[in-house]
Amino acid sequence: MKKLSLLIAGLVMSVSVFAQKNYLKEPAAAKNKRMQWWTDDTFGMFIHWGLYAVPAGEYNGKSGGAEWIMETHNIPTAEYEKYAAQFDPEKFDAKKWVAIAKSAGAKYIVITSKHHDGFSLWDSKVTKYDIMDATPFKRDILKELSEACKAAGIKFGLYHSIMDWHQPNANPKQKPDVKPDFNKYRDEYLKPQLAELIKKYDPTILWFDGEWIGEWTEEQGKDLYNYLRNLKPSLIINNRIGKARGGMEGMNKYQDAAGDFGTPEQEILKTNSQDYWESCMTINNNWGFAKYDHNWKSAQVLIDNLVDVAAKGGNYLLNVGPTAEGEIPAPSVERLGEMGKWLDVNKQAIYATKGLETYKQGDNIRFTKSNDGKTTYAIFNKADNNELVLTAVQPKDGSKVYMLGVNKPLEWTKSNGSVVVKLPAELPCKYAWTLKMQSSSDAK
Ligand code: FHN
Repeated sequence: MKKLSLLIAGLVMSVSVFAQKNYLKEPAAAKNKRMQWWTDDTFGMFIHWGLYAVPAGEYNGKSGGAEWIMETHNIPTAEYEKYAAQFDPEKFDAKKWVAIAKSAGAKYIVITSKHHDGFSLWDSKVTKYDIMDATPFKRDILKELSEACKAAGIKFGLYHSIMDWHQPNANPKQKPDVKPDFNKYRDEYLKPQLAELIKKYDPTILWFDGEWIGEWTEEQGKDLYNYLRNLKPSLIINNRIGKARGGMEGMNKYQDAAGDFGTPEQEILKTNSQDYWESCMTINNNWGFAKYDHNWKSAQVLIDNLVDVAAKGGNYLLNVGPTAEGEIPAPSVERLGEMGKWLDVNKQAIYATKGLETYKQGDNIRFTKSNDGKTTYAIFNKADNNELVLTAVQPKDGSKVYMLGVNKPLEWTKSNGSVVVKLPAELPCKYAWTLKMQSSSDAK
């Protein structure tokens, strides 16, 4: 009898050890709890860095491509691999990069672990086409960056491309006479690399891309989502793990899709959304470093974008493309610093807030609300005659109205359905300003 009970116990144990939880059926309350830090943080720094920084958008005298340069200029794999021998970013300083993100007010970082070119920016046991074996640099960039993030209290996330131009089983162009076995790539390369990334660097976010290839399906995305959540249940994963996004608008075309948030790219949703979503954008026109691209967005545009995204209930993932020497371009650093100075004054209107149904008034006023619903913020980037007229959202009768960064309450009057707030003679910051109030719709 004793032997039989031991056998049954062992069987139950083995089943339970290997029983995979189905995270696709995660209750909304559990998802909201898991996503809370992400939605409160609102603002992240994207980093596109890899071998493509060596050519920096130029090949054989022709410009174009940046991180797509291998495809844009049809560079043969053996030719492109030569960039690895030149990739020796002596000025790379993870602590400095994290300090730049922190000075911008970014709360999380997402860096390309592997972009479409298939090069691994970490010490991978799955391939020799990585930073440790293929370059003279021989330092584990993701290890250094994940540790610097942890030390600075910045969450660490990883971008990972499903499309892989370097892997023969993922790229039919690699060996025309060999029929690629995509399942083999998925099961013996893609999944093992993701497992080692989770084990070695403990990312909080996995940001997939390159899902548009014909070999990838929503079903594979769902399987991968469950596989990864079972490896790390608290992981937050974007919707590009599956096939649901509708192009650059980025939101799911159907229900029950794999992934936790929508991914508008180079654009902001036209209106507010109760779904989880994050707009990713470049600071100039390219994700990877391009030596000729000096088309930097102004700090005003970047702050207006951040405010618009927050008012519509989203996150903003703003990209930098470091050089082959390991430096974030100075114009990016300068603009990120301006965003950080602005957030120092106005952060309580951006972090840990939620969008309102009435999220805007005209083109120059956006509204956000504190998570507890007790405080409303009106963020504006233009005012005439040193006063702001509020019609869409107004302070409760008799309540005080403050400007963030100014101690004394502001004078305001109400007539004919409009509230007129007298602005202080000296404004606390540049670019945009925030009124803090208890609006009539606020929770008691
Ligand atoms: O092809 C990529 C591109 O290189 C870049 O990584 C962006 C950023 O999300 N995503 C894809 C284009 O949609």
